[in-house]
Amino acid sequence: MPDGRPTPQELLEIAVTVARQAAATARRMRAEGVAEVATKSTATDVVTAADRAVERQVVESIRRLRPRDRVLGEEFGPAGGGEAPAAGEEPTGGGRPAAAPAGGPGAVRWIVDPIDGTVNYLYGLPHYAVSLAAEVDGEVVAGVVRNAATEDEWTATRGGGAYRAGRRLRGSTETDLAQSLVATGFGYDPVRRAHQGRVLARLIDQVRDIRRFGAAALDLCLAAEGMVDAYFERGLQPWDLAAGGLVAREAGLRVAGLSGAPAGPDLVIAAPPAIFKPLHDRLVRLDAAGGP
Ligand code: LIP
Repeated sequence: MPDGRPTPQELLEIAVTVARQAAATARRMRAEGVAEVATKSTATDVVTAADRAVERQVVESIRRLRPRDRVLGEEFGPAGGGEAPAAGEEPTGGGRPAAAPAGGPGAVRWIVDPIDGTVNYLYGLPHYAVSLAAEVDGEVVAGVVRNAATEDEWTATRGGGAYRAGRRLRGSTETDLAQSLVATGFGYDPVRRAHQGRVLARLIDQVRDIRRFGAAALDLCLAAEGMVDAYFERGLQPWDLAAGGLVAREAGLRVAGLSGAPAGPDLVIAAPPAIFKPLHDRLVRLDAAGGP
């Protein structure tokens, strides 16, 4: 760009290169056997040696290509969810994602989930992904989600559309919630899960069916493809949402929270415009953003 800022396309090219290498590492490490399984927020929330190795690889690759950028990663820092600083800066404390990248106008921050779908990874289910997005001035402008097991890849740039294998994605054309296949997911906290189960029990007879695949970034991409009609989940973190959220939005889906709030930890709904409102209103009635 004339002002020296990278274009979304330039950032996407970097994201795709880095994500492909990272996905190859995840796939290779899975073939060698899952190692060093530790728990995080609860006894069922796991992190493996591969999550950490893949995240380190992504940070190192980005540092080589763009040393001044920051990287927010799911596993970075002692408690996870921290930010790797730009070259020459102090790290932020892990455990709490920084709200926005520091630095002047045009600052780029990368948001990485090294392995989204870690439980699938643990069990060898071929449904886990590297998710990498680039944010400029706090706005996601480029993103890639790559299923490391199948090598399927979804990309998007802000204003430039969403693609898989060269095909532009447009989401589902379904207009009736009762005929909609709806994907969702559950948090790791058992009390939250119980609430999410109650919500689901009162939604399942209002829709065609429910799917729970276990990787939020891929759920968003499947919604972008129209392989499910819609998706919602409470508790997503920036690394779950950044790249897949852009893919879904650029495929024409509405991606938002409840009652005009932006998509975020309270709730993410991704749905074609015709389904968004009925699903949203149903989720409001079911208190989907409530509970713990
Ligand atoms: C997981 C997801 C899953 C969601 C979980 C969790 P992880 O990410 O993508 O679909 O329901 O709450 O966030 O732990 O595999 O990176």
